[in-house]
Amino acid sequence: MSSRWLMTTMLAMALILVGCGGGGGEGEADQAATGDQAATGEPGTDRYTVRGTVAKLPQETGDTNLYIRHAPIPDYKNADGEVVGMAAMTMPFPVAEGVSIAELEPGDPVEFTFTMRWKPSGHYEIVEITELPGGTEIDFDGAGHDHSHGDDHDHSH
Ligand SMILES: [Cu+2]
Repeated sequence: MSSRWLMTTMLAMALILVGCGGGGGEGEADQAATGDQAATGEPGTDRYTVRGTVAKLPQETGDTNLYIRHAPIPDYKNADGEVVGMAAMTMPFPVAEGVSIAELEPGDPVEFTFTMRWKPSGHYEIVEITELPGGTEIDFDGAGHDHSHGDDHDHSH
């Protein structure tokens, strides 16, 4: 199981690196490259690229966050740098300065990258977001294949 996690993590990292492609993320690429020796060093800024759908725009909620229903994030790390994963959910995401969300509408499928920094205090924000072609299906129950997980799925519909 742990080797499976490792593979998932490495795969996700590869995807992130591809996803960041040439964008030259400030040193984070380096960190990801050394990070595949697993959770050794202190956690810095983690970077995740995830798909989801736009749930609510800031103008609907009156706060500055973009609400996104995101797919599971199997490589999500906690404050100790342990891979704990994050289930699919709808949650608010702060949006970094310079990232335009002007063209997004609720229901739009998107792929986005957010950074997660735990120290000195937890902060995360979207640093990149791209609208996917209309009709793109987002895999909300399991990033790919692992249906054997036995989590309580919520059968909300
Ligand atoms: Cu979440």
